[in-house]
Amino acid sequence: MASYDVPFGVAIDFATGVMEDADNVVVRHASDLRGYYSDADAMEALIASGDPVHYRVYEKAIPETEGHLLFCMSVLEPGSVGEEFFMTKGHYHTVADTAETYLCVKGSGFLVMKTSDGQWAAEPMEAGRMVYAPPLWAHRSINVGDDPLISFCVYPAHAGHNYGDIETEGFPKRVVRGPEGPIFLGNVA
Ligand code: S6P
Ligand code: ZN
Repeated sequence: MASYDVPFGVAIDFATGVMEDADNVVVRHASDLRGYYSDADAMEALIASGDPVHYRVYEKAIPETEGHLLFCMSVLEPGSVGEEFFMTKGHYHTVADTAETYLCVKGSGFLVMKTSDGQWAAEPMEAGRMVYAPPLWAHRSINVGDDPLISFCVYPAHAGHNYGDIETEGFPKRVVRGPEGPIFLGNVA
């Protein structure tokens, strides 16, 4: 494994989101998102149809210690589970007061964010738009377009991922296909 205590560069294909020589490629299939969507029957049908890839995250194995930065490419496929657009699991950072930036390089969607005390926000993700998730804000990408939603993320290397609180709390809004575009629905679950 390369040392990441010396300078380096890496090639990224903005058309596909593929990071050359990635050390880790996290691949999440539909079945990894079981329980995240409101339409459980539609999710089971999607899994039965071949359990397609939902998203991939390309990373370098930079030490997860304070001082370093982690960066990644996230490629979220287009589609919906029932009427609800494909999305990432979403997470707080384990070190909750660490921020993250997302630069969208392709596609169309939202970064939906929330705090544990009930605030929420949704920032459009379009090619060339950077979205900032401040400390304490959980974040989830949602693809509302017909192409993959591709974004480049940077965050403190010691941040960690806290998925458990989102599994318990969910997000206050779901993004569904409406007659004239995406609609934000309140989530009572
Ligand atoms: C990491 C950053 C992204 C996500 C990726 C997948 O802090 O926010 O790289 O990991 O978009 O989302 P999730 O919620 O499954 O990790
Ligand atoms: Zn994050």
